Amino acid sequence: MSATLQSIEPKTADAEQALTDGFHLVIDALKLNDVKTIYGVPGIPITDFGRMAQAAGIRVISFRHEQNAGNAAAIAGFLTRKPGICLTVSAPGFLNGLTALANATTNCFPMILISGSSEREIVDLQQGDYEEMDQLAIAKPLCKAAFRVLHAADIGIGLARAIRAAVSGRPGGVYLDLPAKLFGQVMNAEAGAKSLVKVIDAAPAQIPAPAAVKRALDVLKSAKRPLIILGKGAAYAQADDDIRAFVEKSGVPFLPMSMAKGLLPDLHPQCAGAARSTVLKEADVVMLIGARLNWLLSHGKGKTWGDAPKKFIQIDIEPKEMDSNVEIVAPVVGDIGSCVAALLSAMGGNWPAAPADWMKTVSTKRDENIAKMAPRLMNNKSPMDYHGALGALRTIIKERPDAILVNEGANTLDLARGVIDMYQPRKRLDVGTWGVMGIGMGFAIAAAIETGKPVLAVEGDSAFGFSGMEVETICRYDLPVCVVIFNNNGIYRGTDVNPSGSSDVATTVFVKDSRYDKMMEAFGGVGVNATTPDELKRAVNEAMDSGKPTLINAVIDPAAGSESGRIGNLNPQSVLKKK
Ligand code: OXT
Ligand code: ADP
Ligand code: MG
Repeated sequence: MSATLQSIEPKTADAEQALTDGFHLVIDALKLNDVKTIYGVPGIPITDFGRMAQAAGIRVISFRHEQNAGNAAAIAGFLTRKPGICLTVSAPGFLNGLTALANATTNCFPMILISGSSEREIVDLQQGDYEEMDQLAIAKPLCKAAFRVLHAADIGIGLARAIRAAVSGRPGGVYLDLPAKLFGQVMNAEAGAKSLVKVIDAAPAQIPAPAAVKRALDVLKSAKRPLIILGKGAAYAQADDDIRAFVEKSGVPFLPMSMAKGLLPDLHPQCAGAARSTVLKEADVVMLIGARLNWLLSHGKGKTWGDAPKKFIQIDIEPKEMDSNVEIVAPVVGDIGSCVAALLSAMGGNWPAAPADWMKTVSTKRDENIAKMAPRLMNNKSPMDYHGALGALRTIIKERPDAILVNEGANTLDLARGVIDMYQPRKRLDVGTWGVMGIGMGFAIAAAIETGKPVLAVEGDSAFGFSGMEVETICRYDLPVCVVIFNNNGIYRGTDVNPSGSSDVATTVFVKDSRYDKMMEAFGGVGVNATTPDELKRAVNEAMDSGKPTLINAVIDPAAGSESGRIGNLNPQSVLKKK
């Protein structure tokens, strides 16, 4: 049903016509393009818009802070391949959402940040309007595209441009600026309806050139020690069956990046996740599928990659990604679905098995690392160490492979990534390319809403603090989210000492023995304090069975962590520090 305005009283018979306005046109345009959910925070000038969108049947999820709403929209985009929508007020609300928009762009997640804005005439003369800010100019360098709509008749085109920009090619964040005056603009309803645009084929297939496909397969076939690296672009592509078929037909070991875990199960015989250092050092041909050679892969060179010369094959939708860090001898530009399908069909019937000595090297190292870790996961110490607590959570995900795992922190992140095996695609959501804290509750909320699956959010106590107020949102919408806080009294560790000897605690230390579980109880959810892996396991299982919002304060030994988790090497230390 159209939300056309019918209620304006005509003054004369001539003037009688059905009218619509900016509010209705934005809502109609969103609905026409199948937008089902908006994540946001209400206020001037979009309060009434939120109400009207809700009345028109769009689910409007109100958050406590725009950054969390933005993170929710971003991960909704990753999970659904449609742009997630975040709605904010002007200036400060817009800026709060902007971090999430920039993070989405960095991670190649499609989202649209729609912000109300102040009056152009006043903003441009800098006359001090309510929440005055030139939002379009500020957003531009931080996202893939930015648009402003000034006339109601352009709302349809404006939204269409935003949708296309977000999902076509390399996905990313788009900013759409809607000045307050636009919402009240009135126009003829029929003309308004005609002005709306349903975006057809928003992310057109990008078919790779057959010569590029052949070149890639020739290089792969020539390898003595081949490796496939799967990145979150491969997870995003939703070409799960073809990716699995391609990897299995090639017989090549694969290394999943963090959010690509589960694309093929971590326990798959070709998985080299537990032999990471070995495969990166020793591989002679590396095929990247939806993964960039950025810091997470040491830029494709240096110590991590060893001395043996490497050849890189890269599959990516973004041509400029090729040769960004090292030479790519076989670039395959296209969308991953089309590229992998083309690779599979060009492989023909009899693809040679991967060299047996290489497979043996990989499986020996993998089995060794797994065996080394196994006893640590079974300890039942109290207070818990990371491995004891994660051993319990690992079993839970094994038994509930369709649950979604959200994960942030430093030690809490890095150790959970290694310990918790994933079994299905797009079930692990984490800090991504920027290593950003604060994605936790936004991701958890959107994951529950978009998929209807239970969510387990494993959070460092510091990481949780960046979005912790959203536990109220989780309770308000009664979402099946179980938050486990690894509470080690601080950032990395809770044992640092202020070197000045003053009564202030060290910069990385929090209040000792806090009870985060009480926060959830304050809003009617379930709170549990868990001091052993057994208690933790029992509490998480209960939460997952009941689907009730739950927060478990998992008491972790404050001395158990290490500085910056697995990336301590990136943390500069002064050699001139006074003792
Ligand atoms: O092959 P080898 O022998 O090398 O072994 C590897 C694998 O083969 C093996 N492995 C296994 N063994 C056995 N079994 C299994 N299943 C298995 N799987 C793997 O294990 C090792 C390691 O494997 P991994 O992890 O794959 O390899 P590696 O070498 O670590 O990989 C390198 C990387 C770079 C790819 C990887 O480390 C990675 O992805 N890292 C991401 C790191 C990251 O993004 N960290 C977050 C940022 S840290 C910091 O910035 C923080 N801040 C500052 C801040 C941020 N970030 N944001 C904002 C907005 N403001 C401030 C803050 C405030 S973290 C932080 C809070 C921290 O405190 P918390 O309380 O939240 O957390 P705690 O630390 O818990 O207290
Ligand atoms: P990871 O952090 O898992 O290594 P990155 O975010 O670095 O992954 O890389 C993801 C890559 O995937 C980006 O270069 C992006 O252009 C690419 N990508 C995203 N979606 C697609 C798609 N549908 N087809 C091809 N490439 C894609
Ligand atoms: Mg901590």
